[in-house]
Amino acid sequence: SPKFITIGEVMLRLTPPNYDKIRVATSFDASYGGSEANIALALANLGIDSTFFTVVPDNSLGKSAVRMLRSNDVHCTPIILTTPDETPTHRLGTYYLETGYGIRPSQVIYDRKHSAFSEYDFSKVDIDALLCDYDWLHLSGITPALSKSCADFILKCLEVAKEKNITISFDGNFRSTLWTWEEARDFCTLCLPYVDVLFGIEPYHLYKDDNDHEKGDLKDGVPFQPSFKQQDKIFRHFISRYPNIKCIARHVRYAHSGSENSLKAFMWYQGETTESKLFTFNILDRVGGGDAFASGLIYAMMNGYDADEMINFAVASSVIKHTIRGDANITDNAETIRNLMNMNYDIKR
Ligand code: KDG
Repeated sequence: SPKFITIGEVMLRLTPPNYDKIRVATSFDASYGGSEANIALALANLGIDSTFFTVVPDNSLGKSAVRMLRSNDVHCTPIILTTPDETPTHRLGTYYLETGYGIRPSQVIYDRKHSAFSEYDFSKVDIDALLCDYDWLHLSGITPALSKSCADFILKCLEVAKEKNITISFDGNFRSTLWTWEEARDFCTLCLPYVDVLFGIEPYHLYKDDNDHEKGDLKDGVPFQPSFKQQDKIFRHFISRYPNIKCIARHVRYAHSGSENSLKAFMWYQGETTESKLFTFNILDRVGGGDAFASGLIYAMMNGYDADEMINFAVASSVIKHTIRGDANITDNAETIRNLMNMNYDIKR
């Protein structure tokens, strides 16, 4: 089976239990998160040979993060544990998550500035050696937002991966508290010519080099909940600009009252747009839903599913994640996701 690697920051996640608000919390549950780490975990959990590369401080917090990854079958050999000489503040990035309830949205507070990962000098990494053994590389738009060194590193990884003919997936993953929309768009525009499988790029990215005439009726951006026709048009526009892209997928959320939520997705693959079923469900913890969508699609593609199964498996993977506490989609197996995708909710006994 293909060998997968992803690169990014792993963070300690602190969550008040029982949907408590942070301002009244008296305790926090500890777990770990980070978009790319979530994907590495989900794929390892489905039996894929999955490796994660990151930088953590060589202290108990860093080691605990690595231990959690290892205990979930993620290969961690390339991970760098740094000394205070290399990363003076010697911090593991942290984030606080106040889990929303019903119509009260979740809230994230980052405490990740000057983390060991963001301070590390990535020019020391031998990228050729790092990527030499893999068939698939996944990157996201979070890492380049962390520092200049991280951004340069991500671009270099894209170049090297392309030379090595590694399949590249990329999730735009815009984080407004890390950089501006324009910075994200400009950086992602540099990445797009390398990408085979694309997630989470909002359509505005497309239009950096277009004039208003080319944008046509999409010049004010794209609706948050596009119709099939609108989405198809966006995909085709994208592909005409970046013919290297083999697959683009977009997750669309329909929020209802209370905790009820619906998800579906659109995907462009093999010259056609496909729309998934619409899934309606209650949310326990929505963080990592986009990562579960991406890992589901990567898994489906690696296993040669047809377009219809690919997109439905990806959405079902995200739906399951919304019912699991924690960032990562640790399900029983691919069969669980396939059952949900086929809307077969029976208990097997
Ligand atoms: O997609 C989930 C991520 O948002 C979460 O794991 C934290 O990586 C994270 C980030 O930077 O927001």
